[in-house]
Amino acid sequence: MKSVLRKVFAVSLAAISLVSGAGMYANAGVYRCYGDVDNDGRIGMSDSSAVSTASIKYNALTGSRNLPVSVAVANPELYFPNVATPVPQAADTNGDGYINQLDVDDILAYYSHSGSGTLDQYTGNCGVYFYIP
Ligand SMILES: [Ca+2]
Ligand SMILES: [Ca+2]
Repeated sequence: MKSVLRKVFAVSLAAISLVSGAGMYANAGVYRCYGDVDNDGRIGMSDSSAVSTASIKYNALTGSRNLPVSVAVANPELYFPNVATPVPQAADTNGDGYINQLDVDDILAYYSHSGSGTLDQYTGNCGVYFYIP
């Protein structure tokens, strides 16, 4: 009886992770949050690090640190290798079409204000939700 219950539990867990995993990775028809690049519900160092890594990777490939959002969306596994469920669109926090150091700095500014309770002084897009059709 115990092993049957264990099997049922394991199968249920697998089904849940399959469904939620597929939904999170699709990034279509969903709302996402600027700055939350790894889609874990928080904006922090892991997000700024992911954006920085993506920009550096693009620079290594092309000589430019201005990674077009469309290129990152087409190859998320290449530019966000350490992120399970990346949202490349959330990385372009200033909305200029490129993922670069300006966005890294913006995420760090949000994180800093968030940590010191001064989010009212933050003027960027981090924390704002947007729709991905
Ligand atoms: Ca995050
Ligand atoms: Ca940008």
